Amino acid sequence: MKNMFCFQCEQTAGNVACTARAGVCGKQDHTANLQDELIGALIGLAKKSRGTADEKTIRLVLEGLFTTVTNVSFDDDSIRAKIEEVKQAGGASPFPMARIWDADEDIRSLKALILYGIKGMAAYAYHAYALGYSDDAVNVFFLQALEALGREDFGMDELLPLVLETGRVNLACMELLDKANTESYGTPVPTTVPLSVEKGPFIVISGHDLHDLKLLLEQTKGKGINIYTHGEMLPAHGYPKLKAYPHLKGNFGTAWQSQQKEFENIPAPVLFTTNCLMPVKDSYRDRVFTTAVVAYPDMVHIGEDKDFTPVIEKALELGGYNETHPMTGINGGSTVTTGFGHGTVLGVADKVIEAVKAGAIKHFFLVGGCDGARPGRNYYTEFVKQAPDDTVILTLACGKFRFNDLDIGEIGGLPRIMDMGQCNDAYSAIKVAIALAEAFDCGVNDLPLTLVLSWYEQKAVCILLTLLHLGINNILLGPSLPAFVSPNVLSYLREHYALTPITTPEDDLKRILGN
Ligand code: SF4
Ligand code: SF3
Repeated sequence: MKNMFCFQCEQTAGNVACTARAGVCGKQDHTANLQDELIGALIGLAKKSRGTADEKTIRLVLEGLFTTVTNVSFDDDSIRAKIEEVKQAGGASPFPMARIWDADEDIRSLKALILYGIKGMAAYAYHAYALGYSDDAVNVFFLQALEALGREDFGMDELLPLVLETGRVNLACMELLDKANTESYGTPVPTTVPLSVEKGPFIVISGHDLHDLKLLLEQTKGKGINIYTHGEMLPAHGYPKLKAYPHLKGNFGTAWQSQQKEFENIPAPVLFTTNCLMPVKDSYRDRVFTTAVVAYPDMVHIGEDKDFTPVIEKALELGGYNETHPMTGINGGSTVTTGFGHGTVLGVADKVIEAVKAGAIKHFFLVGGCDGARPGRNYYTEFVKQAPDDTVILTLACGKFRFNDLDIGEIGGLPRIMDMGQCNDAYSAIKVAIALAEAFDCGVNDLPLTLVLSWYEQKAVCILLTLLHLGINNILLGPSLPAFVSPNVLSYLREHYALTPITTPEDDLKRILGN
């Protein structure tokens, strides 16, 4: 008897599926089942909307999909409320998700790729929407994809193109978010970010939503409260209009999977704007606040008015540390850098091209993606440490916390590790790769560039689909391959894209660099 069925993330039980009373992420069976019901209701809504994406429908679709991303919502009440809203808007009967989970494994696999792809993409569209940016073609695709999930007459021939289409549309969606972020806050510039925390009251803000950060910075202005980013919020330090706030001080802690340890008895509140929220421990349960679609039972939720007063009051009440609190990255470094988006990297394109032509740069690695709890993930730290001195490491998303505090030197005035931003800033990496290919008059696959990716949740799925849509070959993926990719779908991906699981840093480096 299954209590729940979920296999959407990398830590899924036994690398097969979470089917017991709770998932490995701490999501309870009843919550998982409500999330399925919400997706089923959205499929019903998409059917009824017949491809017309009005404002209300789109809001429901973005919020609904984003709510079900791993480590976003653990709260039955808010999911139930969402289901009601969707049912009322849709009228149509919800699609029973068990029909997908129990389908032929290849069909299930392709539908999972589409569903998880649009879940990740919904998060990006949501952040863009919060800044007033929206794209009709992207919106309409959400409805088409949802509708396809409910089509039981669809086979491989219909679903496979839709998988790649998800990747194509996600590229447009990441471009939209890039435009939203850079037009709102300026083009990111290289920035050194301290990891220590200064004395006095402070607030830690986690997640991807720059708009929430901006509002928090405004509301804490002149109040003697410092703001520290956490996890995927780190790249915010590179944006000129966010950097301009003197009380945006530094970054607290490392990637999401360490939060239960890092937040233990923290003398400050923590605000979650997106994933990755883990089950909250007693030692800090009075100081976790959520906003947007993030929710956890009994935690204070900041609603749509974005009045952060409860968070501010908590910061003043807790008071912060009495003196500077020294903190380091996982390799002992005391600062990290960020802000190497496409604007900056392409701004020094001439330098980069020269360095490649002169042989000073032999190879580029994009080592990025999500971080996670599995021990095998120190592969990425080791990979970066062992990469030869004439190679450059581009990185993005929270996987960078495995190595972003390492000092591995410079090449021709450029740092060897360049943090391009959040996971959605994969868009920056794509822009840089395309520009380099043009400069060298070759295809992206002919560049001395290898993608070494780590995945955890569904945003990584939409990015992977984008890379496949662009025809990028020889991607190394780890720490394990997704459980929802069936053997047949996997052999298709290996055959057509040479998608390869990681092995050891030594062997992979040897194979890539050909020595
Ligand atoms: Fe399991 Fe991941 Fe689903 Fe959580 S999100 S229930 S860990 S597969
Ligand atoms: Fe990280 Fe959770 Fe995926 Fe944006 S925040 S990448 S794991």
